[in-house]
Amino acid sequence: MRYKFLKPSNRVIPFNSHQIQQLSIISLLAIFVSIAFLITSQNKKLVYNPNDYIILRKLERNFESSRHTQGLHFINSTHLVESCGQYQNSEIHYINLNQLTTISQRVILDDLYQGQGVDVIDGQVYQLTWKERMIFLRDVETLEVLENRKLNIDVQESLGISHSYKENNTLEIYITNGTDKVLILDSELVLKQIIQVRFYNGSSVGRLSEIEYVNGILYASTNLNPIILAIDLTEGYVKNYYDFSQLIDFSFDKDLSNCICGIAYKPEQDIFWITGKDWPFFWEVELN
Ligand SMILES: [Ca+2]
Repeated sequence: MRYKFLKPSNRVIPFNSHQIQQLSIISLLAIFVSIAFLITSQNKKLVYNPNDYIILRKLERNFESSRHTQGLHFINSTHLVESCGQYQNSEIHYINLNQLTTISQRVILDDLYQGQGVDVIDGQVYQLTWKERMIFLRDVETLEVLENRKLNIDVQESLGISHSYKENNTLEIYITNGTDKVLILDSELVLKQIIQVRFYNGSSVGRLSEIEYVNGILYASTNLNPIILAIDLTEGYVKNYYDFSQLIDFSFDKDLSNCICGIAYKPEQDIFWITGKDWPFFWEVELN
């Protein structure tokens, strides 16, 4: 069978004045939407200011006992709790702010566990473990285990932990699991929601690690770069990030020290203490 190809018609179909008016309105709308999009995206880009922080103090710490910092949190105005993790070498302890080269209440973890993030929720210390999905609930005075609780299989691994209370006093527990997501659990550690976090331009934030929730913002480190992200969990977007690359030079192993694995907020002064793996110092910083 042979196909017959028709010649395109040269006939011009004229628009009437009503159609021209409609086309003009559509064109104007398209231009308006494009300009609005450009302005919005420019504004979002302008939000990021990676150097918008102040380093207040560099504080020498006990380095030998705290080489593998995985989580950090202020218990009160005078003490930090720190979780350190490495298989066969995990522990949790307190650090007195007036005596940073000394640790106290040291508790060693069983070799099976790698310690991860730490938080204080309703008067108990919650310490995560990595792929074991075990959470140790500890006495806030002695750090001895009061209860073991296993995370659901859908969590897979757990790195950072923090929490907040919503309007009706409902507890929300935040956990990072080595992805670009934040898991929201209820008080019974049941997974309620998963928030995918991204930059405004859609690019990935990488593996989220240590976290600290402060006044509606989740501050999170990532495993690849020495930065802290300020995340709006309602939108899932990064509102700002803080680049601490300059601090890597002060760590002993620059290849292994790219993660800020300790982020703790001190409400009395509205400042943060940060540190990382193989970092012999705490850094007192103000994030703007
Ligand atoms: Ca923390």
